[in-house]
Amino acid sequence: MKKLSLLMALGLGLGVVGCGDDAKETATTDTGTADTATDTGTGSGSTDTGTADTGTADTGTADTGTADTTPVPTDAQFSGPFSYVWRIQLPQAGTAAECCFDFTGDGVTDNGLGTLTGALGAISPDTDIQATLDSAVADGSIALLLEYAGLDETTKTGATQLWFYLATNDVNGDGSGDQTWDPALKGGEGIFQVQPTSLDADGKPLIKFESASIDSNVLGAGPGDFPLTIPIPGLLTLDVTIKQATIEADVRPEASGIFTNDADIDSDGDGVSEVWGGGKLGGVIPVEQVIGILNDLANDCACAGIAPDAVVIIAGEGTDQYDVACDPNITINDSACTDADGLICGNLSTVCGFAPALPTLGLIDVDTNGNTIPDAISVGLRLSMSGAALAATPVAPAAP
Ligand SMILES: [Ca+2]
Ligand SMILES: [Ca+2]
Ligand SMILES: [Ca+2]
Ligand SMILES: [Ca+2]
Repeated sequence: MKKLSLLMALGLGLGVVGCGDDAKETATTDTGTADTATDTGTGSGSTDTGTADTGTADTGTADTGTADTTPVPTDAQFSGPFSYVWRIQLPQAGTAAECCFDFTGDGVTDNGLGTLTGALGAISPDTDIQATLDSAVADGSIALLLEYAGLDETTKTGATQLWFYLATNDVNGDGSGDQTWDPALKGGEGIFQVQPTSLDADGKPLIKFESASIDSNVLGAGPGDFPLTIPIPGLLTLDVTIKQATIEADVRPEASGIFTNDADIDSDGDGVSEVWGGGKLGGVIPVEQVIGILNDLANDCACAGIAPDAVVIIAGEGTDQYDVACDPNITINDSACTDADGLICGNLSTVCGFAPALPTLGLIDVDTNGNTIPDAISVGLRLSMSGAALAATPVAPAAP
């Protein structure tokens, strides 16, 4: 079960990706030639495989200035509105059509991480990652809060920044949640404090989409490449760049915050629909970043005879797949490692035994550098959200 913790960490990380489009809007004058063409074709470019654009042509004056990708931010951090993520779904392979985005351009949605959950289930039938996610949300160990900074105050629509916080419902710090959270109510009565671990030294959110919008009940953000920094106490600081990260959600602004309109979908074809979160969050994680994290963890495994500067896992694009293997010249004996040595050390032999099989699982499924060899892991999550509020003291005390 220890390995699940890493998956949880990854899942958590993916739940809180941030978008780093740092471009500021500077263009004020639109001086170019008007665009009068309508694209009605079926796509002729090498990467255009999507549905043809049949919308009305843009006949306005062309904008030749720097793209306006950054909404006007507000300095009034912690003023909301907010959403609380009351359910995170990680769809497995076979239900991918209901999740996710198509990162490979074949018209089929991709969720490599979901493939892994299926594979883990086959190896270890009592491994139910969705149940693990559900219980982590239920007991508050995964509490995600979103703040929309810049929406029109009256309509709660328009351009916004989308800030993510790790939060707690234990506002009085006695170790248990202070509001009984009943997802069935979806009433937005949850009151939270922001965890200081999700803020930078200036108190600003570490994780954010700087360009997002709510329009006609659609929340959209991305796609963008952006850094993700999540400190996971006692384990590591998860520091990766998520590629092509996108949020799409069917939302409903209410007085108490932003709610998702969840969907009834019969994903398994048994004639009975299931409730799916109205929000979709997806992106791809380059494998080399995951390998880097694992090697950093392995470098702390003195208990297994690993030198601090050793490159235990050697990985890279081969001729037909992304190859992963532990260096055969490094002797690993993890029998002396204990839980206190961390997640990876006590399982290092297992990790190395498993590593060469990694490319065969379907987990590594997206080619991000155009050489046809998959080099990244696609991820798709569905999110259910309800309105929420911050406590009078918005930031929780730092952990001792
Ligand atoms: Ca695809
Ligand atoms: Ca409490
Ligand atoms: Ca069903
Ligand atoms: Ca590639």
